[in-house]
Amino acid sequence: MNNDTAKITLYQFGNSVCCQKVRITMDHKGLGWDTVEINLFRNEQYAPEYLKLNPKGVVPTIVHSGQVVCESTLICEYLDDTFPTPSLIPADPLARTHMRFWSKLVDEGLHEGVTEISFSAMFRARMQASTPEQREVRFRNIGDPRRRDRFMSSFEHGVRSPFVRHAIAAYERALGHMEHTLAEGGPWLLGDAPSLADVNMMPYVARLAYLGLLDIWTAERPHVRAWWAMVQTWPSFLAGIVQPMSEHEFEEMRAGGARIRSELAEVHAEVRAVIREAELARG
Ligand SMILES: N[C@@H](CCC(=O)N[C@@H](CS)C(=O)NCC(=O)O)C(=O)O
Repeated sequence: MNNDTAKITLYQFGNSVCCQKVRITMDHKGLGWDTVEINLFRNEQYAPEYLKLNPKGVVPTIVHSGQVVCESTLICEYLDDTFPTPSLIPADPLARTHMRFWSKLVDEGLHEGVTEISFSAMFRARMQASTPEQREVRFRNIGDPRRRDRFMSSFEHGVRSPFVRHAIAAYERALGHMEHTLAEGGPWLLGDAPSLADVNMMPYVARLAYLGLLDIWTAERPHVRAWWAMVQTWPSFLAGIVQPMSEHEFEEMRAGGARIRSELAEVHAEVRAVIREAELARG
């Protein structure tokens, strides 16, 4: 076990993808940490005390030796800089840039994407069952106008929301790029060893798999399927994602994914046709 780790506190919410990234990284480094659960369904992310740590009102946040670090990608890099072995960041500058490409992919579409798809599959039904007053509190608390628009659109239109189309396209781009990258190298995204590139992608691929939707994107992507099979045996993946999840959460994902699967497959086919048309037009 690494030294000086008792001072890490992770503010998290059970099944949140960004928290999963951080847990995988901490497990891989043999770190110990305390956990504070921030229940997103009870709006605990908007409690004034938490907003002082994380002004966006999102999880995760870590506090290490009294210092606050927000943003899961930055947290993972901070942990690697602070606890360098075993390393998840390659030494070579070009390889580091390639690694950061994957975190950019996540921050530039995939994260919004997983939120929209998960919301349509699971949380929309939960919100439909809540009272108008509870919904009003939820909507009112979202400070960022873009997030608010996404949230309201997916609540109203589900899989037919334009934001879900964008989500499907973001996954199409990311998994297409993964297939290409792994076909040229592998078995990990940067070659022989796991890195933060893989850690970044794991929760996003896992979520589609647990929703029972991954095959919609991977039917023609054998290298992504092989990567996913390998990832599922990696101890830090199991510790960071699988073990903390309850059977109830797995079941909620299975049932939610099944609810939207046929409609989502239709929208995926439409989105794919648009992407293909553009590729053909470019020649
Ligand atoms: N870019 C941020 C995104 C954080 C984020 O969106 N977290 C989600 C959970 S995965 C959240 O806290 N959502 C709060 C909400 O839905 O109100 C990061 O990587 O840390």
